[in-house]
Amino acid sequence: MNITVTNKLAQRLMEASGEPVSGQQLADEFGISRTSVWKHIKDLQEKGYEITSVKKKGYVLSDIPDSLEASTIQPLLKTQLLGKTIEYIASTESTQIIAHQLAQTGVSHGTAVLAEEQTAGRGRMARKWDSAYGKGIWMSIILRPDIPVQRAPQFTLIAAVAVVRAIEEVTGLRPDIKWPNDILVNGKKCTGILTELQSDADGIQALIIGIGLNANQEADDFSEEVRNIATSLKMETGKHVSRQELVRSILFYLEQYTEIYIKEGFGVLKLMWESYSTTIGKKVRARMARETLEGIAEGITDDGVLQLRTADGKLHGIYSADIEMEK
Ligand code: BTX
Repeated sequence: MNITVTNKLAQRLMEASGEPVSGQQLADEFGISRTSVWKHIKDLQEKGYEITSVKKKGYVLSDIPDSLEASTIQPLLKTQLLGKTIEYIASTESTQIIAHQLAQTGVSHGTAVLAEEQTAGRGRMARKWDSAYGKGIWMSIILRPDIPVQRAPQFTLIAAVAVVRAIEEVTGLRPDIKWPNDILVNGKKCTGILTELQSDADGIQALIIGIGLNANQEADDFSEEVRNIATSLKMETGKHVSRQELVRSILFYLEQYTEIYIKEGFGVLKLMWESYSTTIGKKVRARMARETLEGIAEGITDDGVLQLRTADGKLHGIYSADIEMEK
């Protein structure tokens, strides 16, 4: 079965917004036989698409499955490059591992790896990331920007802004960003971002942006360790949220912001990041491997480094830390 035709057919039916499209019309548009159209429709139905055949009128799509498979995501995409190739795995240790392997085989900019479940999802500094089956978005995106290695951390911030915009668009919630990469709703973490890179003497070969977004968990779906600090969009809105819409929107904004970044630099995006940040202007405690510093978070540099002013008036550049904020 030609997956691209199946996906395009799903997209065509989605665009018809509940109006019937005749088998003959689909056959003509796709340059295939009516029997072939019927086979693609059957394939979609087996995947959970609700498609009914209305006598003398054609096929009507009324629902799509809650899955992150390429066939359900790609028809929704409004991007040029991001998500044009999707590697879907129902269960994997970590989408980061798969993305690293794929990046080495030379896959193109914008390839996304999506899973329903991660058995060893990871956060920064080898911490664990809770990734329950079918409840969240566990996604790694491979980008190949032509930028110097030292600018890579800016992409964590750009990705954070893209995720916040997507959450706003799809749910109406107003998330905050806690430096560097936690996205919080009502003070609880609903998304984490992990940026890793492959580089050599020529610079960045691939940026692997891992996004873990809690979409439809209930409190019980989280491990005990994180239950008190984590939340999901469903817990915050009281409604099931569409993971497909979120993926569509994240990829859309990430592509837009990457373009802005390449054309105009980091300035505008830094302003956007700061407008969502709960850290800036606050008294914070930054726990690092060797020391803990307390002070006012004054801002971030163009490289995404947090500027912390301690009581003695000294300004410290914080590259990596866990931040606690005074309530
Ligand atoms: P982080 O180091 O900032 O956050 C990890 C910490 O967050 C954990 O130590 C735990 O306290 C808490 N935590 C763990 N799971 C969850 C959760 N589901 N919701 C809220 N809090 C949690 C953040 O690292 C980066 C996470 C990236 C995850 C993505 S998922 C797709 C990709 N694949 C993969 O293995 N990692 C990335």
